[in-house]
Parts: sequence; structure tokens; C-alpha cells
Amino acid sequence: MDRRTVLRMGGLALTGTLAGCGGSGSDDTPAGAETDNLVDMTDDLNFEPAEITVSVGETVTWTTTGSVPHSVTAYEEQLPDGAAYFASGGFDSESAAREAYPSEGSVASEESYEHTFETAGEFAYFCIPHESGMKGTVIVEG
Ligand SMILES: [Cu+2]
Repeated sequence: MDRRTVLRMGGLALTGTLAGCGGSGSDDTPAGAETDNLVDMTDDLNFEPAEITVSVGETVTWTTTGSVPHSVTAYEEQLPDGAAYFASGGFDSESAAREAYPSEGSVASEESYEHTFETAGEFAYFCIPHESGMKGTVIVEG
């Protein structure tokens, strides 16, 4: 669990406590109840956080927050059994993603890529132009 999730849960618990005092908070569903699962791609050439844990059926959104473009590209050979391949640009294989970059599959400044994980397991991925150090993992819990 990453730090932002912990902070968000703390905020929800506090909101619930306050609503309980008023006695009529039943329609006051917290806007953050659906988790965001955000990963920043930074000018430091990192995925932030580098490891994120989600549940099956949830979507992760990667956003290039600086000026340097990145890619989100799954390591095909490390996919859990039966899992769909994913990569920014919508490729269905790692080789296709590598060949097309950077004309396709690049996530420019302020742009995002998102993928919904339908299979449990650990998903290792990387950024094509910064592969030597820019890697991440999505852990999907069933
Ligand atoms: Cu990168």
C-alpha cells in the first residue's frame, strides 16, 4: 500500500466520523471511494510509485508530469499466465511496442495512459527510452 492510499483512507475515516456526528450523512458518499491508482512519470526518470497494488478490475493511470516523454511497456515474458499484454500505444506485444517507439507509444508531457487489470499477479513494466533505470511493477490482487 502506498503512502497516498494510507493518507486517503485516513481522510475517509475522519469524514465518516464527522458525518456520524451530524446524523444525516448517509448520502454523503466520499468522492475518493473509488481509488485512483495514479502513477507519475517524472523528469527524474522514475515511475512514482514504482510499485503499486490494485485489485482485479481496477485501472491504473500513468501520467507524464514533467517535460520528458516516456512509455509504459510491459515485459511480455513476465506477464502472469493468461494476462493481456499492455503498452502505451495499445500494442499487443513488446516487440511491436519497441519497434514503433517513439513515433507511437510515447506519452508526452501532461498526457496519460491507462490500463485496466483483469488478471491477478505481478506485472513488470518499463519505459522504452529509459529502460536502464525506469521500471515499475503493478501488483494485482484477486
Ligand atoms: Cu521514461
